[in-house]
Amino acid sequence: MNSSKGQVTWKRTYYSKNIDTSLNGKEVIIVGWVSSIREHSNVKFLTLNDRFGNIQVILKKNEYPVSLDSEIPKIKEHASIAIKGKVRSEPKAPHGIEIIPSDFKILSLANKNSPIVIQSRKGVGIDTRLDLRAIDLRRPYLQSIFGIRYTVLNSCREFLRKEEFTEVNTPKIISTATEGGATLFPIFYYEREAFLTQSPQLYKEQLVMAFENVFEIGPIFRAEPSRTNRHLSEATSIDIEKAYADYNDIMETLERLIHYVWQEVKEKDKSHLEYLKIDLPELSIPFQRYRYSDLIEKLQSVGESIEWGDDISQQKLRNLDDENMKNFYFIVDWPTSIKPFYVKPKSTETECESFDLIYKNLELSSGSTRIHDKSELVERMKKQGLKIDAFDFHLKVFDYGMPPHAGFGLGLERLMMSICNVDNIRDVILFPRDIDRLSP
Ligand code: AMO
Repeated sequence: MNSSKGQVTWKRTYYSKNIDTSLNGKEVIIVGWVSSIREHSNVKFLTLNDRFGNIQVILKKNEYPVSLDSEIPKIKEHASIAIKGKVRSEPKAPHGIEIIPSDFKILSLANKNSPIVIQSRKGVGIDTRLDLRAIDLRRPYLQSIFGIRYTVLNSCREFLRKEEFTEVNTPKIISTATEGGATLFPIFYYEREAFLTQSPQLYKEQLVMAFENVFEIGPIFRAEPSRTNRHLSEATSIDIEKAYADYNDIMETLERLIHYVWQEVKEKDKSHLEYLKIDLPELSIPFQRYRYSDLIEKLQSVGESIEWGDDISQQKLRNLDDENMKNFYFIVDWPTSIKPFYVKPKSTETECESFDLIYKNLELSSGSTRIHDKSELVERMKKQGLKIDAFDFHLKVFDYGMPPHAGFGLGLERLMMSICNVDNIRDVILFPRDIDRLSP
């Protein structure tokens, strides 16, 4: 059969991961994209990638049919091709084997020279990469990151199902803010104004009435006005809500969840971690807990200008010299005044039953015990200057035995940043959205 451009009529017989020295001498068909071509004294070394890895193909005159001569120069990095050939053991080849083609089909040519070099670890500037994101994603660096993201998502679901949480999906088009009005995205909803959801907060709280323990993994939208390496306009949140629980129970669930995910990645993604040069340390739980008030004193003692009631910035945390802060830790009992209306105050009123989970100095999650008493909730909403009428749909369910409950929201991309040791959040999401970017 002559090589030709066109349809896939050959069926792939093996993925790269399934070809090893036991197949020495066997004819196989492999399909994928060309991730590099090198030439060495009339021999072309071609690396063909598929979704599981890569394999070396040797194009040496006299080893392949003369009929392929005119086709070979057309093959460039990024082209999609199908190769029929023999497996040959070669200790010097990347996986100890290579393919000697007898025929191939070019399925799709690369018509342009791409600015993105697949085998490059660092790549070109982030904007060039994001403009051609699907091509960028062919790089082993990102294949490893998204391989790990898959494990993280899967193991979160596995853990929460084992704990008998019910997975739910709540509306993403909503009528009111939950996390403060400043970061809301307004949209037209027929004749009315509506918003993209900032968090499933109110819905997950309502659902504990019927299902007790729920979780949702879904998008959250925040109109973040700043350009930072840790904020997106559309992020993924792992939200849980648990009935008959308080913030201590929830912190315990969260640290066990993180521990489980960490172990799963360590076990299942060894090759990805190796490529990314990440040596995940052993995690020990429980994580250290710092009271907000104690941290403020600590920061003041090292000369930071910060007052009780201020938020604690990433920059300020970075300036503290504390071994336990090089890992996961909680900051608990925040001032009521800087937490949302649904967070339950402690008996002191000025502090609330709340926590943030931090990794080094990056906030990964926040959670709290919620107010489940309707009149207390209305009181808090009034203090925060919220329009009670706008929350009528929510408040009315509190008349029918709302259980005490607690929950958290964990940012998936922030968790990925901590596992993969990545500085820019845009590298752990397929198609990032930020103040400057709405496509691809
Ligand atoms: P919060 O607003 O702290 O809490 O959000 C929870 C977690 O979501 C992630 N996150 C973000 N990640 C990337 N870009 C953003 N713009 C962004 N905004 C938030 C962070 C953050 O810690 N309803 C509460 C949670 C709860 O109490 O259950 C909430 O939304 O990792």
